[in-house]
This record gives sequence, structure tokens and C-alpha cells, in this order.
Amino acid sequence: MTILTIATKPFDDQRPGTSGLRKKVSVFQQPHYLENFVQAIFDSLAGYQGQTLVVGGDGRFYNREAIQIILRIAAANGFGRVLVGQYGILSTPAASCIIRRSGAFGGIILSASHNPGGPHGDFGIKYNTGNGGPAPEKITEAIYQRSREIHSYHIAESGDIPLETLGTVQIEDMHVEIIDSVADYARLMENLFDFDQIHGLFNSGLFTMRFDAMHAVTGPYAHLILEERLGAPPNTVMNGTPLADFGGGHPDPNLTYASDLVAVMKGGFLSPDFGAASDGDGDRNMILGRNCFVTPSDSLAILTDHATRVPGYAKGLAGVARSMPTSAAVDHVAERLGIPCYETPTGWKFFGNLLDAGSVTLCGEESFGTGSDHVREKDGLWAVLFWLNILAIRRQPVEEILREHWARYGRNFYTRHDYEGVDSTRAQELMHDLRVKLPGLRGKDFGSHRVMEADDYSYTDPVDHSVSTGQGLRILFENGSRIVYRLSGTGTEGATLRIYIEAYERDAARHQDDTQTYLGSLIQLADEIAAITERTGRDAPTVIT
Ligand code: VG1
Ligand code: CO
Repeated sequence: MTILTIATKPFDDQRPGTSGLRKKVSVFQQPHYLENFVQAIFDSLAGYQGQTLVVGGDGRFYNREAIQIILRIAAANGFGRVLVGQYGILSTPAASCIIRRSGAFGGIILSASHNPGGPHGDFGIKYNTGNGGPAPEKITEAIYQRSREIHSYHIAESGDIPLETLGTVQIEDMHVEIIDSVADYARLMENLFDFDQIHGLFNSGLFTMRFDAMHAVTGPYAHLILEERLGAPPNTVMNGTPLADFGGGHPDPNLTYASDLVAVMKGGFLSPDFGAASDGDGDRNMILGRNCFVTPSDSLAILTDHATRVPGYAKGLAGVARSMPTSAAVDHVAERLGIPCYETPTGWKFFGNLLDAGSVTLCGEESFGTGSDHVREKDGLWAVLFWLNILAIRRQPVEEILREHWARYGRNFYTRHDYEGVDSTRAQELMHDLRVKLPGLRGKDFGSHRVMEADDYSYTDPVDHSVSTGQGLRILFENGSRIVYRLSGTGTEGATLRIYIEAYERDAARHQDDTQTYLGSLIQLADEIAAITERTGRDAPTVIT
């Protein structure tokens, strides 16, 4: 076998977004496109010779082809060992777990997360560092810069490696170990949660649940952990076989796209007690009770409130963190616990330093992401198991736990309105004009809302003091309400405008109000201030969460 050096030309569109490089499959299938990016990753790193790399993905279309290419480039660049999930499958949190456990130099995760898959869908690639977390902006920027000047890549001439059979094979001097995709992760979960107690809950005959894997990566994880280990009946996991096109669905666990599960949970007393879903790559979660939806922001607050009752967190929490657009529900719990609560820009990479420094134990985002210091990614099944542990302790309906939480801490009414597929130029202009307008909004009255502050959110990392600017336009009102505008960094078609709206309500008599109604005046204001309807030509958002 030989190592080839192939001449190539740079592509100008390889800047990683919120979570890696995401493009249409057809873009990745262009000759040299993936190869260039992988070589650009390796060129931006130093000291990996002879070291271990972890590789796996969410099983979407092009996953296996991409893995074969990555293996050959890794061998040509001098990695000593690559750990690959069987069939090329690793959920994002499992990849993070394996990077940490194996002492790997880093990992490459193939996923476009919740974006649709299949030949006409999306594909993605992300580099994670040795702490198991997404590379920080310093590295993703270096990769991008390198991708703009790359003129050759190195690749071993080798046949395809069979990804089905566990065991070790060799490419050049590099060992390729095909490993069980689930085992390490399942062991980690067992150490964090009281499996006996959860087993008891399933055995009680008084509790049923449904988990929707959405034909994505969590199927095998959920079958093993929920059904085999925890004794849930075999029909607990739905859509549990990973498919390359996710069964034609949109593997995004929210009330719009997880419609199979939502329908099951709306069946009144016939519905299961607990419902949950995860996304394409297994890092997101949605939590449902019978006729009840727990917003991700509330879920983070409730997990924080119960943490010391769960074995893995019995020693207490160092602190918590949430992304800026996430509601302040967790802030109230942190205050009671007397622990710090950090605010970071959108994207899990911003939690890494805080977790590594031991400053925070739990963290989360409004976009259905919750996690802790057990790995360096958000973790869908982890959140589900955390909830199961809480339900096994409290033996109360989800809805009751939620109501009691609001009664104690007040309720942060919260919604996100997404306008997908907006013309990119128009979206940029809208954001630009709004940014210019912000300083003039201070002190202005809009009905009962007086603007206290309006700015373009910028973040200074408390650990390495790096600064990230342009992280979202915020309008903060004196009564504690706020509106945030951001453009998505994960989409592949046009622009997605996200508007986040929040208001705090102490009075329990209002806690059962409908969210969209309660926030109605702010929703209207959000439209007016940025002239959304007028400038996008849309009269309603694509998705409301
Ligand atoms: C979205 C979410 C963000 C999340 C990111 C990756 O980013 O808003 O909170 O971290 O997706 O999640 P954006 O830039 O589109 O708003 V995943 O599950 O797609 O890896
Ligand atoms: Co995801």
C-alpha cells in the first residue's frame, strides 16, 4: 500500500457554523470536498502522530463513505489508532464519552444533527478535541483559514474497511478498531443514575413511557438501556432502527417534527405517563408528560433542582450555565442553591471551558439540549434518564412536577419563532438594520414594556478570555421580559431567522395560561420592531417551539 499526495484546489465555503460544517450531501460528494476539509482539520492540529482518533456518525446517508475517506486520510497523516463505532454509528454524546475514556487526541463526528438526511438531505462533519467537546472557535477558524489555501491532501491507498465486524484491522501503520457503539456510553449512564430505582418504576406496573428515536442514532442506545437494562417493555422505543434518510422524516425532537410521539401523548388517560424523543445524532431531547410539554429551559431548571437526589450529582453542583437565548428559569434555581449561573453564546462549544475548569456541572440550551460534565456534548438520552430517575423518586405525573416547580420559582413563559428558508440577503439586511436601530430603542416605551437595554450580544470567556462578538441582538425590558434575534448557524438553505421571546410571571394564577397568548404582545412587538412580516413576506413562522 502507498500513501498518495493528491493535488487539490480550495473551496471557499468551508467555514464551520454553530456546530461543524453542514452542507447538502451533494456538496460533500463533490470530488475532493470532504478530503480537503479533513486535511484542513489535521493541518490545523499538531502532535497527533501515533495518537488515537475517534470516528463515528449518526448513520445518515454518506456516513459510511465519509468514514472510509477519513480513515485513509488519518492513516496517511500518521494517526496511530482510530476507534470507529460499529457500522460507523456513534451518537454525538457517545463519541464524546469514547474520546474521553480512550484518552484520544480528538474525534471526528459525522452528523447534520436534526437536519433531514438522504441523498437530497444534509451531511455534516465536526472536529472534537481531546476533552471530548466541539473544537472552540480558535480551532474552527484555523480550519477554515487552512481550507482556503489548501493545495494537496494525503491519502492512503487502501480498500474499504469492513465496519460491521468488531475487532482490529490495519491501514498502513494505523490500527483501526471497530468498537461497540453503545457499551461505553451505557456504562457511563449506569454510574450516573440509579438504575435499580428506575427498574423498579418500570416494574411497578404503574408507569409507561414511549421514546421516539425518530429513525435516528439513538435507536440502539435506547433499546439497550431502556428496554434491556431498565426493564421497560419492548414497545417502549418507537422508530428505533436508524435509517440513512431517517424514514424521510425531520429528526428534530420538537412538537412539530416529533409528531408520532406527540400524537401518542395526546391520548388522554390512555397515553403513556412519560414521553421523550431525541434528534438525528442523539444530543437533543424533548420531554413530555401526559398532555404536557416541558420546555427545554424548564427542563434544565428542574434537573438542576433535583440534581443532588441523583447519584451522579449527589455531591452538589459547582454551577450551571445556559446559552443566552435560553430562558432564565434555571437562574432562579441557581440563586436558591447559591451556585453561579453563567450565560454563554449559542452552541455547545462555549460550555467546554467552563466544564473543563470545574466551574459548572450542568448546562443547557433552549434548543432541546441539556447536558453535564459527564461528557462535553449535550446528551439526549442522559436527560431522559435523569427525568426517569426523578420520576422514580417522586412518583408523580410530569405535569404535577412542572406545576409545583412554577409555583415555587415562578414561570418563565418562553417561545421561539423560526422563519426558515428566508432569502439570505434579506435576512442579513434585516439584522443589520435592526442592529443600527438598537441604541435608539433604549428608554422607549412600547405599551407596558419599557426598553432597558438593547445590544448586540458579545461574550468574553471567563476562562481563556477569548471574545466572541455578534452572538444575537437583544432587547431587554425593565419588567424582565426580552426579545432576542439571531440567524441560525446550522442551516444549509437560505437563512433561518430565530426570534426568542420570554416573560417572567410570579403569580401562580396565571401559570396555566397559553404561552402564545401570554406572550402575545411581545410577539407582536418583536415583529413590529424588526418589521418581520414586511421584510420576509411571511405572515407566520415556519416552526414555533
Ligand atoms: C442550533 C441551536 C443551538 C445548538 C445547535 C447545534 O444552532 O440553536 O442551540 O447548539 O443548533 O445543535 P443555530 O445556530 O441553528 O441556532 V445540534 O443538535 O444541531 O448539533
Ligand atoms: Co443534534
